[in-house]
Amino acid sequence: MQVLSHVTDELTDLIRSATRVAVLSGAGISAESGVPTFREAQTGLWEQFSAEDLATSDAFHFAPALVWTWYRWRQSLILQVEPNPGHTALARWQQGLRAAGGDLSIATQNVDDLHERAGAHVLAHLHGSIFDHRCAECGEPAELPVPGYDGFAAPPEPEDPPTCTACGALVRPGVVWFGEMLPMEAFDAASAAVRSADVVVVAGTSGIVQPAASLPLLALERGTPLIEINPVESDISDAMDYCLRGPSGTMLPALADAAL
Ligand code: BV8
Ligand code: ZN
Repeated sequence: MQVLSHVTDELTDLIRSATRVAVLSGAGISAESGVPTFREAQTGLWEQFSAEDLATSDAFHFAPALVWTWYRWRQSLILQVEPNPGHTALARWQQGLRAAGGDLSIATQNVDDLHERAGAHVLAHLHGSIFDHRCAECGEPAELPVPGYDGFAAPPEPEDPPTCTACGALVRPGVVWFGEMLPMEAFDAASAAVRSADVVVVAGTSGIVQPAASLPLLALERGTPLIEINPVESDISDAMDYCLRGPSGTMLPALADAAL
């Protein structure tokens, strides 16, 4: 494994020869946009809880208003920030490869919509989307107005989740909570993309959350080169061929420039 501070000629040659690129992104790719990662401590109403505590069906069962407000606050924050150069570089790279008859697929662990707002097509939202809502009991989809919070300050009081128009149960966010199965269609599509790729790029993930963190390892069995982008070592760095140690907002534009 090579630990690099910049895109070397060797990496440039590898990237230039790749026509099928599979990308797995995590919270780190949205960090430079101002979206907190899962490693960061919670604030305000949620300061005594970890993200892993709050993102569970148990937490929603015992404290529906607290969990619901956490998701509405995160929605409001995401709506007020913009994609960063990491997101736009992937969109540009994807467009370039598609124009040349190749492809760049994006499987993300992020529930935000910043990849799409940067103009990229996302193959798989492995952990769902924070802007989807459905009934926690009957699964009836629910359309909701955007949250009315302005600024980034956490709301002083929790608000109750709305109820389902079909069965009256509580409406929940359309994300995958810990202990819940991933959408198999998305996971299978992401697995197939990794298996058919020339190069796999892993950007902004700690490699802690399963089964998403195992996806890049599917490339190992085919000897496909693996590139990590992360300012620090992650739980899957050892499996990588190249570790670009820097922020994705800098490293992804450099990779896209090398490729195009
Ligand atoms: C399931 C949606 C089973 C909600 C999320 C095997 C071993 C151990 C544990 C398990 C296992 N299998 C399953 C588990 C349990 C669990 C798990 O993995 N727990 C972990 C904590 C140990 N997995 C599950 O529960 C999964 N479900 O297994 O179901 C099952 C089977 C049968 C039947 C029923 C059930 C479901 C997991 C999905 C949970 N939902 N999100 C929400 O968002 O609210 S996960 C959530 O956390 C995010 O989506 C994201 O995926 C994850 C955070 O991880 P990262 O994205 O990697 O982000 P993180 O903050 O950790 O790190 C940021 C990284 O970026 C850092 O490395 C940092 O250095 C870097 N960085 C920072 N700045 C930058 C940067 N990089 C680049 N540029 C920068 N500028
Ligand atoms: Zn219902």
